[in-house]
Amino acid sequence: MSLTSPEVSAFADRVTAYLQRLERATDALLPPASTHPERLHHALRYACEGGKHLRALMVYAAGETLGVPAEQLDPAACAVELIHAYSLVHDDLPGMDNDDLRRGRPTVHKAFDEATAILVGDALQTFAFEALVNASALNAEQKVRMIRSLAHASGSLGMVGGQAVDMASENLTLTVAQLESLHARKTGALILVTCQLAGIAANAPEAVEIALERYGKCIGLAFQIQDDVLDQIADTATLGKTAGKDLAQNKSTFPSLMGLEQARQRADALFDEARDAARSLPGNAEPLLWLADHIQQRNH
Ligand code: GRG
Repeated sequence: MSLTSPEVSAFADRVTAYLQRLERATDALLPPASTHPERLHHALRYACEGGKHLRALMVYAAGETLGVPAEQLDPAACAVELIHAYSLVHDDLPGMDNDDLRRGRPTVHKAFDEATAILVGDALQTFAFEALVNASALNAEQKVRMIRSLAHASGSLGMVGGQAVDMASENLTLTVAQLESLHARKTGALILVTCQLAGIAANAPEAVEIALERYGKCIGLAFQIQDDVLDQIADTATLGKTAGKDLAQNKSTFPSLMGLEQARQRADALFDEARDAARSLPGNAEPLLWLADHIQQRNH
């Protein structure tokens, strides 16, 4: 079955195949664990294991809606997951969140050591851009546009800047607008760029780019609100990471500022807006609608 035949079956039936594509692309890019220096390469692969791969699925879902063949989406799917994995490894370090548990197992600095975890993050970041440079199914202009978008989303005006603001905001009570702005960068930028990368692969016109961005922004913020809610209500075993961290670190969260029920309602409204944006796209919106439902129903 072709991965790009939405009329044949629902996106849910193609998720396993997409995740296999992602695994193959990542496996081909990263050196085997036996490559010198072995400890680094072993840790590099360890950092990429587990995870829900929602960002990769967003690339595939948005690309499928726009009719892009899967081989043109693999490099972007791989690249966003590598940036995401690096951000989690660095976020867990003692100098940042100081966490022992990630994806249900010891964090990279616990399973290996702190210096290795720093280097793993550094190397994952450079491999992400290598994935885009190597993309043989994309033309040179598409590659440059993808590299620019991913660099912008992950750098100091995106994810890294959001992390800096987040750390500086500990023990402060933010306004909801300040919290939204922080998360638009820290978590939202990388989620948004998944849609932008799919748009670049599709050579999408501006109107389509705008609708894709609306979908990506709504999903990004809804995802973070949900993350705050889950941190408060779920247990460590379900989350696969330490529950209740936000309260322990005295961080402003959506439930702490608006109350649990209102935070949930805000997330639900954003998921609805994302679905509206998906329906406004040309093509079959089913993959993006499925993904919005899938993320909305997550428990970890
Ligand atoms: C250290 C540069 C740097 C950035 C860190 C994203 C981030 C910035 C830190 C992660 C902290 C955190 C738990 C944020 C909440 C949202 C989030 C990114 C959750 C983890 O994403 P999932 O649930 O993870 O998609 P999996 O494990 O499924 O890949």
